Amino acid sequence: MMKNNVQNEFDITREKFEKFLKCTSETLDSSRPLTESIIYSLFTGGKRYRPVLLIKAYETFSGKDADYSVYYFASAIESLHTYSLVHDDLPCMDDDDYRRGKLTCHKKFGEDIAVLTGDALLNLAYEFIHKAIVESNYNKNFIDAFGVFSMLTGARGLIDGQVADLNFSKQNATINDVEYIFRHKTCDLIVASIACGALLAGASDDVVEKAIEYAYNFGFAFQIADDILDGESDDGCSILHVVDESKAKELLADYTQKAINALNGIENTEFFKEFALIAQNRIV
Ligand code: GRG
Repeated sequence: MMKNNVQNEFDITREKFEKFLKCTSETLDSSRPLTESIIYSLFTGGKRYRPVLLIKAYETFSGKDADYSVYYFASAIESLHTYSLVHDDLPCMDDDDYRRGKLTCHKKFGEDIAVLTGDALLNLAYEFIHKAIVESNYNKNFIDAFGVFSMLTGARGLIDGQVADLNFSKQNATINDVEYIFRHKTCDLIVASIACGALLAGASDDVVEKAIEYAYNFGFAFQIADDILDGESDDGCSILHVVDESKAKELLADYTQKAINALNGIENTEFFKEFALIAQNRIV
């Protein structure tokens, strides 16, 4: 079957990113034991949605091809995402044996090494941002994006969402409780990806705001789709703990539409609109 344009564009950008990440990761000292678990975690078949969204946001809003400085920033997003998955899988969190069909980092290397692998990936993210800033010749847009990245992935963002998820109890849970968790655990990193891409491109405040509105709505849709695919399970927070599957599909369609509407009137945003529909169509 012929791939549609958006899928094709996505695949081309993902391949370029994959090569870039491989080259930059080769600068890690392969004689050190932690390098093996870092490389294992970074290259076990992640879909690379977030770095591709950052690169495409940059290209959409600047009208230029992304250069190394943008690819370094995208590498920071993926490194941070990978740390969050390694830590999320730990016995003290979700306690998972498999991720992406392969052994989780702590199952393969031990819990102590997995904690340190996550720590190192988090530091690596900041090393990548530093490289991005230098490569951009200290462009102010990169410093602004750095602030947004740090805020959305820390105690006011991703980590707050993870704590809310750990405290989640499905008894008496409301849709607001679930949406709070989704907003931070899932959406904030997607928002960081798209907002940073737009900021690096030097987009106007109005465009950055619309891109953020798109990203939150896309993030909600992405997580709801993920929950529907997983089906009802007792672990963690799921939309299916507060609504039935048919209502969840309605919410998925609503969030997807809101994401698309947020970009109405902004030129050259077809990739993002189509991408939201592809994410929705994994389900319907
Ligand atoms: C430990 C601070 C900390 C945070 C963990 C990432 C996370 C927060 C939890 C993982 C579980 C989960 C369901 C997160 C929601 C976001 C999500 C669906 C992540 C998986 O994203 P994909 O499908 O992953 O893009 P791949 O494997 O493709 O990289």
